[in-house]
Amino acid sequence: MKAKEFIAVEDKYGAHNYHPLDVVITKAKGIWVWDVEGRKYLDLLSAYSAVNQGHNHPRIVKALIDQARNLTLTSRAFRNDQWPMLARELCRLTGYEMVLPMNSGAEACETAVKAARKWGYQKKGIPQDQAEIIACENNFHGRTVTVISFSTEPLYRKDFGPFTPGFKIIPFGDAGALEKAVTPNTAAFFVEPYQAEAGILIPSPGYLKRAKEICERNNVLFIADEIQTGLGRTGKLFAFEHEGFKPDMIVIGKSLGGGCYPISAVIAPRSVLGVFKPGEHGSTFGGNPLACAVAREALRVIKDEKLVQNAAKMGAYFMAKLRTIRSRHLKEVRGQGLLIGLELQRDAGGARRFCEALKGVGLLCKETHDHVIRFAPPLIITKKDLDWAFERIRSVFGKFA
Ligand code: IF1
Repeated sequence: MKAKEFIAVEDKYGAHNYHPLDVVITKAKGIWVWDVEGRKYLDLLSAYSAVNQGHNHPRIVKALIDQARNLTLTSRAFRNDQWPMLARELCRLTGYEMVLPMNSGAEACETAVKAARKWGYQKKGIPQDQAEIIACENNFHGRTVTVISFSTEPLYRKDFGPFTPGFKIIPFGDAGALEKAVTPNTAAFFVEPYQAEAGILIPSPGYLKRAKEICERNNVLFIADEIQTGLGRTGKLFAFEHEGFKPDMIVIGKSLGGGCYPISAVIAPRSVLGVFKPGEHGSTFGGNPLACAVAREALRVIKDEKLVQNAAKMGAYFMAKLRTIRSRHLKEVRGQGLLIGLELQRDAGGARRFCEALKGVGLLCKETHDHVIRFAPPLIITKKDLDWAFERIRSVFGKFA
């Protein structure tokens, strides 16, 4: 079938909760993907950072197949021999003490909310049902009803109420606002260290650390959503490391599954995750041996291939190049590591048409909101490939001169 036919079938039978670019991908390898008509593209999105290790990484695919032949699912009614190993490896990697495995990012964020509330009642002594969690404007933590209950994006919320109460919203990047919002009933401050969906927003230096200090002073948990920024994307293993502090709980997902299998996790000290007792929370697929085997290999690949260091190096290189583009449409190039946003001027005709044009020259990327183009290639990318991409990006800006 031709691309057009796949698109027609999808539009007829699939729910229309997306507006994808019209490229029908059938195959991928590393940083490259191919469409059903044989055209080749460089993937500058990496499934929103879920394929940091590159598509179909041979080692991760092998781990997937080997494990699939052996054991895929037990449920947590029984134990398996992969989950304990992943839990220990994650604790050794991060320096925390306990891990709770889930499947999607949104589920892990829900889990963090539940953990923070339980901690609030049991450890902090917040009166029953009074726990508050503070989140930031323009956050993105997923799509479940509780998670969108603290979203500020009308598109994500409209007609999905009634919402879960217990959330307070403050501006992102404003430590003073956090200080003011905290009450004796505040259990947690839940934040993306860098807001990706909001347009790749990097807060001013010192903000996150100050926020953490405010949390400490008030016995409030600092929860970092590292689902998109974590596991090397920003040039550190976690984005919070750029500020040299340690959150009380971190949430990871996406490339923990190496682009091969969904898995997410909440990671925290025993004093926090220890609040869960048997039966109080769970998931049929959470911690399944297939996911855990894939995640173990996905983490080893990040380490063995020095992807964190490569993201830092390549990110700095690429961003410097992008900053040489002279175009009246380009307002700002910003980012950290290989999480990069190009903000366009309001009269540039929108980021979508740039993404369409980039697709035309063999580059796949996606606009975030209306005016920002996001570049987030797999972390295995090399200078040569970035040079190749850069020439095409420059040509598109030239075309829209
Ligand atoms: C979609 C956005 C990115 C996330 C952070 C939690 C989740 C995500 C920081 C939830 C997920 C994805 C979801 C995907 C598009 C994508 C996205 F544009 F929507 F906001 F990456 F920027 N925390 N982000 O970025 O994880 O439940 O999806 O596994 O289409 O919704 P999930």
